Amino acid sequence: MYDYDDQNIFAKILRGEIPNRTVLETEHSLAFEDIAPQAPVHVLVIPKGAYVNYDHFAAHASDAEIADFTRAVGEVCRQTGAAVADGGMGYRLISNSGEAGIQDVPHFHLHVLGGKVLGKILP
Ligand code: DGP
Repeated sequence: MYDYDDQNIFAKILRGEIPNRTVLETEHSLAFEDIAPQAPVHVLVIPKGAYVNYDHFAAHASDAEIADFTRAVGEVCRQTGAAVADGGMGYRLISNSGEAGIQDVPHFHLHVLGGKVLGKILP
């Protein structure tokens, strides 16, 4: 049901075929700066495993991968200074999935956006 394309750009980043500006690397996750930042903080966090989108990851990743990823996202919020508890202004987490979500890269990723007051996207 989930068809993973191992030629997608994040798979190439994970294999070291394309350079990236790494913010954090853990056993199961990698966080790096978005190539076209939409905010002062714009980091992408991806699992190292071959998951297409959030529902694929949630259904098939191991508990260890999910825990690692969840903690990596929190650590990115702290490291980038976006975390509220550390005096940051806050942040937004976004996962675009599939055609309706206008997902460009078919490897599950969370966008961590922050560093400024972000426009409201939901009513
Ligand atoms: P999405 O629409 O959610 O699939 O967003 C994909 C994001 O990936 C987009 O914000 C731009 C970013 N991106 C695309 N190619 C590269 C790349 O080669 N390097 C990095 N660092 N980011 C990329």
